[in-house]
Amino acid sequence: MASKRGALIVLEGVDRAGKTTQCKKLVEALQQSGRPAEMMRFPDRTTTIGQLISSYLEKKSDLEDHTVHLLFSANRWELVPLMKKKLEQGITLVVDRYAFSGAAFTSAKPGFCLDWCMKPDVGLPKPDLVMFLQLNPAEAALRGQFGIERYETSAFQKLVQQKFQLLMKDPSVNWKVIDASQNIEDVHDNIKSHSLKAINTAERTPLGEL
Ligand code: DGP
Ligand code: NA
Ligand code: NA
Repeated sequence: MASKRGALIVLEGVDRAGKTTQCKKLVEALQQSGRPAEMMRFPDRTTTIGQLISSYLEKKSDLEDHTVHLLFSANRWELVPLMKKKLEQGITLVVDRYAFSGAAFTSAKPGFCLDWCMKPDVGLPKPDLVMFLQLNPAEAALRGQFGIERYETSAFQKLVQQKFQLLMKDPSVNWKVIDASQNIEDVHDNIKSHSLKAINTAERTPLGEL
């Protein structure tokens, strides 16, 4: 039986843009319409590598910046066999952050260039669609205070936002910018319509590589 592959759909954006909420809503909506779908998130803090990352983010441990960058990438790579298996089974994967967060967050640190930051993720499964949830810093501030994890300061998030703007210039990636300042349902409708198109296209095209 020749079955259709699932789509690899990624949500990116700065903190408090609503990525996690929207990933969950998208998976529910796809499942309700009879399309197999599952959510994944990076970093996946449940693996051995993920636990090292989690401890670093919680500031319980310090790691050298290149080292932690490679750990984030390794955390994506270790999930690739599972991702490919699910996509081949026809399951659409809705992923909360991916390689673009990797490049944006590390290149926002002093002494890192975007080019070096993207190298370890070259060859990862290429998303069929990457939606960037756009929210300006003033509106993000209205959604509450930052948490206590590493990277959660407005100065750093502003730099991250600038790096994402550079990444979105890459025409080889199917980027869509989503206005995340709208209410949850309107954002969801927008995300769902882009996703349905991507699922249709994915059925007819092979999975690419970053
Ligand atoms: P989250 O669990 O979605 O809140 O993400 C945890 C934090 O880690 C968040 O501030 C974004 C950051 N992050 C996600 N992926 C990467 C990555 O690959 N590299 C770096 N340096 N940071 C990342
Ligand atoms: Na966070
Ligand atoms: Na989130």
